[in-house]
Amino acid sequence: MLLSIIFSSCSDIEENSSMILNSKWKFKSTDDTTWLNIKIPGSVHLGLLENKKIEDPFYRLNEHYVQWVDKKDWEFKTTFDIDKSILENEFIDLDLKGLDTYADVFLNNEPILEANNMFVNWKVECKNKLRQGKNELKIVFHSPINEGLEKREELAYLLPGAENDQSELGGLGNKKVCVFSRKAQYHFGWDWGPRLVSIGIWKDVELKWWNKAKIEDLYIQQKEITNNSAKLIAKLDIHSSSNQDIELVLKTENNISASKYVRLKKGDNVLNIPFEIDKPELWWTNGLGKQKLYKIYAELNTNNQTISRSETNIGLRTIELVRENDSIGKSFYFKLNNRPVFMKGANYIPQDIFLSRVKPSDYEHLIKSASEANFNMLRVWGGGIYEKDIFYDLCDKYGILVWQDFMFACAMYPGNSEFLENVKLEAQQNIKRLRNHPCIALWCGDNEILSAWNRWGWKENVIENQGEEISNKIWNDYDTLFHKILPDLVKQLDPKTEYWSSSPSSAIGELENKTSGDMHYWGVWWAKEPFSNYKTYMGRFMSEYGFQSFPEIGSIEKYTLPEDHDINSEVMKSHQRSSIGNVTIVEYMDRDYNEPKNFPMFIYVNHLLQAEGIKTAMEAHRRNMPYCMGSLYWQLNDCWPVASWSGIDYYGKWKALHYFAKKAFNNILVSPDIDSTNTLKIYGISDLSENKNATLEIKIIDFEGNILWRKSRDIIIESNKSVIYFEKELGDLINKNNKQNCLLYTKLADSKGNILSENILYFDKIKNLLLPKVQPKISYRQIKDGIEISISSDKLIKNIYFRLDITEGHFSDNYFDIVPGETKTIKFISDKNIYVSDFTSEIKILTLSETY
Ligand code: BMA
Repeated sequence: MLLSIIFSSCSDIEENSSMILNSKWKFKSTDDTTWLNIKIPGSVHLGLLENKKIEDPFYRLNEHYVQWVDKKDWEFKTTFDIDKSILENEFIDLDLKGLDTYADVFLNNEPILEANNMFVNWKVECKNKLRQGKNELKIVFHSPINEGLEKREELAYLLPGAENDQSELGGLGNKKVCVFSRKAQYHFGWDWGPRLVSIGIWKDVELKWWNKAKIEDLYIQQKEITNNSAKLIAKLDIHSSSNQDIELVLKTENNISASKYVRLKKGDNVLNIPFEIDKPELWWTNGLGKQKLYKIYAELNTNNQTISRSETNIGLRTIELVRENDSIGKSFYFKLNNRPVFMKGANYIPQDIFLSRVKPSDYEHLIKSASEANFNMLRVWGGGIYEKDIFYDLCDKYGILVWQDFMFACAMYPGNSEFLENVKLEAQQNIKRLRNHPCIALWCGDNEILSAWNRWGWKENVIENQGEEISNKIWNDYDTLFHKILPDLVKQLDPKTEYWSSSPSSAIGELENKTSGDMHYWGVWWAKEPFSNYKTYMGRFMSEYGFQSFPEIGSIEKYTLPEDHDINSEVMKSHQRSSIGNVTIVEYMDRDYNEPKNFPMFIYVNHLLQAEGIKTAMEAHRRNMPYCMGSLYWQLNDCWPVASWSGIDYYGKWKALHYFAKKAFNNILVSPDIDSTNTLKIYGISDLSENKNATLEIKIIDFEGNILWRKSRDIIIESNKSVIYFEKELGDLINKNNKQNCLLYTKLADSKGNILSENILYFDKIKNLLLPKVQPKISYRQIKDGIEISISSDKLIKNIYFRLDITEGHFSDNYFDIVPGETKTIKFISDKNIYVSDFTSEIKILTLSETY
């Protein structure tokens, strides 16, 4: 219903209604006397680094030498001036958006807050503690390690898990404390992360003043969306200082959608204001349509003045997690605007161990990179953080759905009421903060806890060492938090979004299996199973799988000295946190590749190995749609320079994996496969909404360019399906004599000859291929936003790699093969001005045949 318009023109809200308090901060450890300047938001480690009191913890082994930092208490202070006019306001709140983690806050020496959760936005009414002129704000942070140890002592039993907590490195022996603090779990160490337990102010500090009434929250619930209209309800939480009548105006973009006088009671008020948007434009994921966002404003007016305003972006869309019985078990797929969508993407971890230094441009680079690689989903994994607003704004903008975990991973957690109340507060705040974002697709309780308890021997261990009663207690606490508290909160605060209790699982509280639910497949890597198992180990939604590589060679050079350039050097081993990391990389490399001649070549081959392995998985998952409806590999990015499963390293460099993902996740994919009966099957997979005419070209050629066999046919690529468009027994076509010297090239092209997707399949292990030693012909051309590069060769070139360390930007493709006789044109795109001469003098080129 559109309410009658009774809008009166109002003067603007006093622009000056808040003040950021991020400047002039100093800090010191509580047992020191010298105050040092510190940038806020910031952390103790960063402050010490800025003041040259410690060396960069990411460089070589420095992380090991700063383990004392988290054992101390630290105090931060600043001063700020308040003038009389501010004090004349009815209410003044101190808004501490992120304190990491145990913090006593004092205003003019009076205690105003004891904080104990880094995921909570603390707000304190503080008018009566402020004074005209100079004020002092002081925050005393207690060591998260000492707090954790105390809580661990208090608990009468031991909690299983937390194996990623690198307590040894932190000097605590086997005392794992991460689970006791509502603090990012990866800070305590992970199998891709350092042990750097941060302390500090990780988000802004703000002082806000207001009078009469304030909008605390603006939530837009989407009731019904049709072609003609979107029926919405604006739900407002308003705090009022008295019983009063006030005008409430709701605007969509710049149009008034509703306006009415409302009676507010003193205290908290909840208002539901229905409104409509005509001819709504829907929000779609990347690759399926536009990401239309509507800005909604709510204003409270009184006496011709706007006294409070709130705004939010929404996208009009429906999102469902479809769980229906089917011939296999139970489906697990997302329907966006009533359309089933295959989810393509990766798992996301925080971008730095020191969160405050992640810049908006870093967020932009990463999310844009995800969209450029044709992602439509990221899973914000539970051992990190509920990300900052900018992350979700960018996901809205680039059309990337978010599978949002609550922040629990790989451990059993305490279940006392203090802990649970703290979690409730955190969950409430974060659900409310994020629920308007169209990108939010799913709330998920935890990472891998259900599987670990039941399948990794945790339960048996507890029964054996601590008895049945403790085991029941630990399980009941789990049950309360993940099967009651969190789903209830989601239902109450964001009823349109599904809750999934644990990743992986097959239903609430039920273990993962192949016929329903989501699945983490780690047989490749942890059990050293062959990459080909990705083709057979298929679940309904693959939410984790992965393989490791080191950072880009140019990135390695940033944290090492040349003498460290051996994967068994102390420095390289320290930047590898998987217990089986280096040996596993080498073992898989030996299976498929010749031993690389030197360290940089090893790194390059490692990237190929990872990319080829994960390509096998991504394509197999897509070929198996609709049985499988999601493929999220582990992991998108890094939080420091390290060997990890990431496709983009800490410095933002795309590894081979990210380039391979871009192709494997393209809306249209041609994917050849040879099955166990030696039958060649060529799949065409389309995520598009419409059928598409295309020509399928298939040829078997030798590495010198002789065509042994070719076929071409016109096909209609069916929308949102995986279809086999060609099938043939390979028979004698490929035999012992030519297996190592020929390849299958497949291409889908549109009627104008534009390539929709191309793919190459080899008939033997890469190390057995008789790769010609040949120089590619390369030409460079200046274009508007970068450089165009054309590469051709009369013989096969395998995995040409263009390396550029200094200039920021990336290639449209890299690490690809040049088929004899074909010319490939790629681009290097950069925000910076770059000229051919500079580019050619910086660029280094490597191909696989040079590495052995
Ligand atoms: C997954 C994740 C992480 C871990 C990764 C690699 O299970 O959930 O806990 O870092 O495996 O081991």
